[in-house]
Amino acid sequence: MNSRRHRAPSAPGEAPPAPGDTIAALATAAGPAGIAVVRISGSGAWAVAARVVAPRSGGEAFAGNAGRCRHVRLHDPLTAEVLDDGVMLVFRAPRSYTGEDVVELQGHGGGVAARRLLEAVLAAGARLAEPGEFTRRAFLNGRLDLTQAEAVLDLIQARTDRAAQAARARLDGRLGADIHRLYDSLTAICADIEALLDFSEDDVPEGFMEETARRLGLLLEAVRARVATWHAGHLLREGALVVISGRPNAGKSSLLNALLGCDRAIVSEIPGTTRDAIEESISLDGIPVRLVDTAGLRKTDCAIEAEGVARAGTLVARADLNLHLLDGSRPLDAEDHRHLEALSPARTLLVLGKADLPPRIAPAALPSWACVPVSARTGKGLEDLRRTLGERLGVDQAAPMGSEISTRHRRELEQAADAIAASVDLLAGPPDGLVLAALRLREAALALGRITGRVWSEELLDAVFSRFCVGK
Ligand SMILES: Nc1nc2c(ncn2[C@@H]2O[C@H](COP(=O)(O)OP(=O)(O)OP(=O)(O)O)[C@@H](O)[C@H]2O)c(=O)[nH]1
Ligand SMILES: [Mg+2]
Repeated sequence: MNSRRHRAPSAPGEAPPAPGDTIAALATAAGPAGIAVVRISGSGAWAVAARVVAPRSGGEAFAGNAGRCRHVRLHDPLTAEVLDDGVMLVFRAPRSYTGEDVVELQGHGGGVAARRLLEAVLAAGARLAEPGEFTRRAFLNGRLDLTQAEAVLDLIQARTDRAAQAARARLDGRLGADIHRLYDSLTAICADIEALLDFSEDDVPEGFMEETARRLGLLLEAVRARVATWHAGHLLREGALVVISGRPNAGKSSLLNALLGCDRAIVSEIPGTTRDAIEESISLDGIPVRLVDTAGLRKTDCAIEAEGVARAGTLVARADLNLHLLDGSRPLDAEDHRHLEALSPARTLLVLGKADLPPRIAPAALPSWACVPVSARTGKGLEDLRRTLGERLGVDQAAPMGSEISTRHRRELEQAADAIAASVDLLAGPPDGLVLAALRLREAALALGRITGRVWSEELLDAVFSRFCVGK
């Protein structure tokens, strides 16, 4: 964008809005599209928009427009060039996404048209928004708590229906409400303890320490139960990495294709066909799964194939689950046993491939493994494999959605749990432990408060909102 356009205009009779206060950005993705939306927020939003829009059929573009939409002509405030026809939506603070005055201008989509409209809005006095700044303002204005702000990002980034449903439920504030309840219980206990701190040890009522320890024990259980939801949230947000490994010609690429339902990887009877890892995404019971086909494991003189085999090893080590494929139509040999011994049973699912052919591996030959027989050729066993994969990844279909915590939440919850556990120990010790216990409980309350944003700092908000895109 050229710098001339970034100057605030000096329209006669109208003071430009306070610099930095009013922000704008493209709220829709750049590129060919039916419409593009430029969102403007801040106390000067209406003034900025007024410089860019003109009513299409006389009259005041802004008169009585809050909560309504209006067909307008969009023009460059510096040159008066007509840029587009569009629609204007006007929101009055606090009844808007950010809680501020907001105007949304809808013009035609497409890279150039959308950029020109945004440039016009910036030339009219708005500043380009930082990543996540609209949502950050919504948080600061009390429109949503931090768990809801994070759910907005989760919803935008959701890769499966289930991930979107869970994010949607968090957006309704279920997780935030849970954490608020924990926070309120904790601060109630803190208040009871602190009320006693000014008195002498002899004034501590009979049974107070025991009763407080009991209440803290229950709270600790509840905090730890929340920590246990991390895995489900992690699977929904980040997805799982599933790596298919095995010897050359075991049928790995055929299995990838069968699970994808399309002809993605080259399949041939020549061992050593696949070199580079091939990654695709699938949804498994609503969990986004990155499925990777790898080079067949063998010693080789070919430097390129050897690199492929080394990469396969690295991927297997990083995988949430390794699908190790054996060619079920051939008897096991020493090399197979060597590979099996190197596998981690906790992170491996053994698959007996080519199940359409007469089986040559007896279950007794693999006593410590539960194997899933599959034919990539006929599709036999694929449903079983999908189900077992889901079970092994820890997908709990029955778990209620909407309160799965993120890694950031887990860190805070673990810190809270440690502090609460320490305060329980202190209460069991000498009476002067009460003061220290109160301090630890304050720490726990701060940690819980940081989850919802009841307690926040600029650094915390920077960390949360820097993950957002510009325009959200
Ligand atoms: N009968 C039968 N043949 C299969 C099946 N899956 C794969 N094959 C055959 O096995 C051969 C090897 O298949 P690939 O999928 O290329 O095996 P791969 O493990 O990817 O092999 P590399 O890439 O060389 O490591 C091909 O001739 C396939 O047609 C199956 O389920 N049944
Ligand atoms: Mg292959």
